[in-house]
Amino acid sequence: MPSMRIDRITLREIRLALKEPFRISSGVVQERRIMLLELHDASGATTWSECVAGELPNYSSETIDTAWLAISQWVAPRVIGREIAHPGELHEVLERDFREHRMAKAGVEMGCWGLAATLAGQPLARFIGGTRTQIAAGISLGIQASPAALIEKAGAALAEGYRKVKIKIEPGKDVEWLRAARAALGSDAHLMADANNAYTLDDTDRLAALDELDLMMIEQPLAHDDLVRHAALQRSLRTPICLDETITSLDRAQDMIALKSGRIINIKAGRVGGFAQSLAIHDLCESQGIPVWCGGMLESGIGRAYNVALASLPNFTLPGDVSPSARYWARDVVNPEWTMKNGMVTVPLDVPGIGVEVDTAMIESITVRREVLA
Ligand code: OSB
Ligand code: MG
Repeated sequence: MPSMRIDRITLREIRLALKEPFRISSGVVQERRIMLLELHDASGATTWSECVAGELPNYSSETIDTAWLAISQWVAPRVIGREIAHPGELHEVLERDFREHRMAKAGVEMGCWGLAATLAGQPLARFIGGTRTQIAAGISLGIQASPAALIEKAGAALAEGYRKVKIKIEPGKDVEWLRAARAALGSDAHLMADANNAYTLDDTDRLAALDELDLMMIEQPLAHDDLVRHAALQRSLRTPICLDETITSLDRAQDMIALKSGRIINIKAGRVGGFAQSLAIHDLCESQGIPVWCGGMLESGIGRAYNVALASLPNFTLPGDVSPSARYWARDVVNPEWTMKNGMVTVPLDVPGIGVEVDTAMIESITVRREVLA
């Protein structure tokens, strides 16, 4: 690729209403406040990216407001004006004496991968080494009002073709609810649970009761930063534990494998500081026989483009949380919108860069805050 030099980054906040509230054990979201970035290269090329931080610090400590501050104060100044031979070099640049703020870093770092692919004339998925032409989609269902509502939603998702149904759980809305879902949907349905840290080791028996339900995995049952107790829990469970919140870096992925705290990793590029760490975790897991899949953060179609590219890598062997646009929004900010056929999302391979056109007029009309960093 030709080297790049970013001379300007425009930050925007848009508001997008979810079609239905999304409830997890640690909080609920109805209207997404989404940060979008537009990176301008000195050559005149531009690319869009997304920072996945939410409104509240219930998933990680970051929020859209902390990320806005971090990008404008510390991330952008390290990137703007720098001669960048390859986006893979940015992770170190952003880590040096700069702790955490991974979603903020990732918003910019991933944008640089998108821009580099654009400049190289390659689809982002191929630029990062992705090999798939289609990726398997799973749906992530928020906590529902009743087991009957859950069965209805999960059944509809399977009928739509989804390859995996992830069911959010919390104490009291877990074993019985999943048992009802399994009974209604049959033994072939690919079901899993995600607890978003709602349990402690005191709940080991309750979680072990899930073993009989043949779940593909249980995601992040214990605290967001805890590898040691997850290892103890995994020793008591037959069901594989998949870690989400805890895997914030390549080192944490190595720790998970060494400690046997889980057997599967959900990779979210935003959570680990961007694509360079995502690729490193992917490669480590591939060499260690650990399957990975692509997590989601209720992204707009722009963030989704990055998720789809990432999920095209070879060790993304399990369906990702990569639903089509219509599952979330009345209308997405990209053209074409993301769609699914037979539970598969097509990786855009016929245009360079992120593979979708950004609807700038729509974005303009829903922008509530903007800052130009130069
Ligand atoms: O735990 O995976 C999670 C959304 C927000 C915060 C945490 C999580 C999620 C999801 C959404 O599960 C998945 C999606 O984007 O469809
Ligand atoms: Mg999760």
